[in-house]
Amino acid sequence: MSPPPRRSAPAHRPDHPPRPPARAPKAPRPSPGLLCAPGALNAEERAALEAELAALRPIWEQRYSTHRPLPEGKAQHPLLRPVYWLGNWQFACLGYYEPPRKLRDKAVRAEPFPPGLQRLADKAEAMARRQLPSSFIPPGWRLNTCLVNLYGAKEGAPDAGRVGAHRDYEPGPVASYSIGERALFQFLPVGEGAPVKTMWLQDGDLHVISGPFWKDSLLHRVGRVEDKGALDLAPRVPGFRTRRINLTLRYVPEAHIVPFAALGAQARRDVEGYVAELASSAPFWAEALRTAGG
Ligand SMILES: O=C(O)CCC(=O)C(=O)O
Repeated sequence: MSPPPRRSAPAHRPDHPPRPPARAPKAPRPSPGLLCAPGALNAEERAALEAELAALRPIWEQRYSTHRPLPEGKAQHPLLRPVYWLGNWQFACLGYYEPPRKLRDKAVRAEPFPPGLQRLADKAEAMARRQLPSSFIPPGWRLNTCLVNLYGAKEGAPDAGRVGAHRDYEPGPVASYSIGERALFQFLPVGEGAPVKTMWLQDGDLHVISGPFWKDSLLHRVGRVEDKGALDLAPRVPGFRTRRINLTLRYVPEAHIVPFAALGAQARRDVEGYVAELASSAPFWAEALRTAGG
């Protein structure tokens, strides 16, 4: 038997009405809470900020107290980078907000924001209030604390342009301004798992991290900082070349901020060496030391 003649398929069969076009699969809704404002610094803001940064004298902190026994299983080490805090100083060895959540004697009153930085805090705050769900902003929230992180390397030492995966525990949105070389920034799940999001933080960018997804459930880290422009940014730190500066602006409730003179005896002993170092260049800290009778 010869095969039946081939038929080309009809355009559509009249007994079956044409199918509606398949709907594109729904893209997952992006979780709210992560804001990105590229090139958020104008020339005037940048010049003011750079002058204010140049006046700071960042210090090297040890991760743990040098007066108390180390936490079990932990080894003492200096932070990878020099830091400076404004608004209040959250000395690493006091462990502010770290679980288990201890809030007393952890955040020490520090210099107020200089005017250029205050303008940047106001700008980030306004963006957060405009663009974030109001449930992400706790009562009383305002950006009153700034951590200045310097990324680079010590002369002759391996590169230290990174920060391990961690969470920021302060309440409410955290805003971050980046200056200098771009940094590879990633959000990761707790435990094992591939990064949920990877992005480059570029010179002049502003980011805000907030909400139950981006801020509370994920960790974030800086994997590396490029070194393309041979940058050597101020403030100068002896023996260290800085190629990126990141400012994270956070909220610490006033009730948690303690003047140095009012710190408990143990916390005061932990940080008095740092305060003495700060006092050698910053009148605010010299006064704090004098008030405390140091
Ligand atoms: O440098 C950055 O972009 C992030 C810094 C950071 O994660 C932090 O200070 O907690």
